[in-house]
Amino acid sequence: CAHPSATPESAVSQYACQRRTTLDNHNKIFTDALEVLAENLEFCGNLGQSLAFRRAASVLKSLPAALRHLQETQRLPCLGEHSRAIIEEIFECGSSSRVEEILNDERYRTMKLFSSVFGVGPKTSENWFFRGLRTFEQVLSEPSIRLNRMQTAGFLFYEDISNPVSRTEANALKILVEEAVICVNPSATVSITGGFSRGKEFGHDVDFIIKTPEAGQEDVILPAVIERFKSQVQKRLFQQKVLSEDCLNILLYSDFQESTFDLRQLPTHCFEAMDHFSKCFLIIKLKREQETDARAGRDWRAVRVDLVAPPLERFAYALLGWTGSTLFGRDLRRFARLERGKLLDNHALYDKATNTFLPANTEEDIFAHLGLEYIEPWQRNA
Ligand code: DCP
Ligand code: MG
Repeated sequence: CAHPSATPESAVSQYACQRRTTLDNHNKIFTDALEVLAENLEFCGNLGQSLAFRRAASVLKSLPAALRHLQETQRLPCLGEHSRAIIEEIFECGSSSRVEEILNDERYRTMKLFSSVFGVGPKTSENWFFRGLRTFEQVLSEPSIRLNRMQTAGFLFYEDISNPVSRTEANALKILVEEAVICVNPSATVSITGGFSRGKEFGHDVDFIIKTPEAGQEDVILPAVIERFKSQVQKRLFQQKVLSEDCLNILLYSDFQESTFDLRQLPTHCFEAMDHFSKCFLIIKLKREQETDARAGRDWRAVRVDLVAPPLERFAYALLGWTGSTLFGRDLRRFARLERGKLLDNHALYDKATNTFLPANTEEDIFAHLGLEYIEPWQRNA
């Protein structure tokens, strides 16, 4: 008798972790539409229905070619009647009237605008919307609104950080981060994770994961790196023209979150929750590659950077989680729980049958524990 997760040779799995999804999306016209519907439902707090549209979009992203007929969706998982109706209308009219309606909807547009600010989530956006606010000017001149430190930085550097970060900029940042990390701990290493490790050319931020071979170092390295960024005049980088003179103090914002990680903690059910590792959210000054921005009168821009430092024995789990994509990670956990009776999160994999934590040195080890074929990071763009 076939295992419940087994699918015929050519069938598409309902789990993103059993599909290979590159950035080569042949169905963008459909997936863009489905993702607008998903985002709008997220803004309305309807997370279940939103996830259904995200899953439908993700299945289409994994296909080797564009859909030619609506009938082709019959053999695909996760495509319910709502998603199919949207696809049908796009086949017939070139666009979806429901999507057009959402894109013109005042609530959607306002929520999208407000939640594009660093530190402003859907709750705050909704609150501001229901208070009648529609523009940044209105928010910033509303006396009863007190922005927190993160939101203040979000507005201050809005223009810079709402512009996508390029791969070239990500690589320049890696030099900066590596310089600071190695200075405070020569045995530590830095890797790019998140979207850039999946092959994306642009991202909304740059995510780095730090590996420290000595036990306990993961708890002290990030505060030390932040201190170095704050205090050091980075002469070497200045001389190498990675930094310009007015750019010596490169830290524009930092928020360090101390580790609350406990080795004995079982993996959590809640996907939305942030992991417990030591991490920091930064805004860093980066020297511009090309011409100076004459209007701004400066030759740097602000970029968002996240750093995470897990303990060595859980590094592979942290890397797998932070590499994403979010939907890929979500489906890995769902697959582990429903198909393998194991609990997975960014910290660990726990086998409920034997009540043991499964050790892993690499991402390959984790896929093997789950009885999954290895999927490369660039194939995880689910
Ligand atoms: N992640 C996670 N837990 C969450 C949210 C996200 O483990 N609660 C993971 C999945 C993401 C990764 O962290 O892929 C990095 O988060 P980003 O928001 O930076 O996402 P990306 O790097 O994938 O996208 P972008 O290119 O927009 O930065
Ligand atoms: Mg990212």
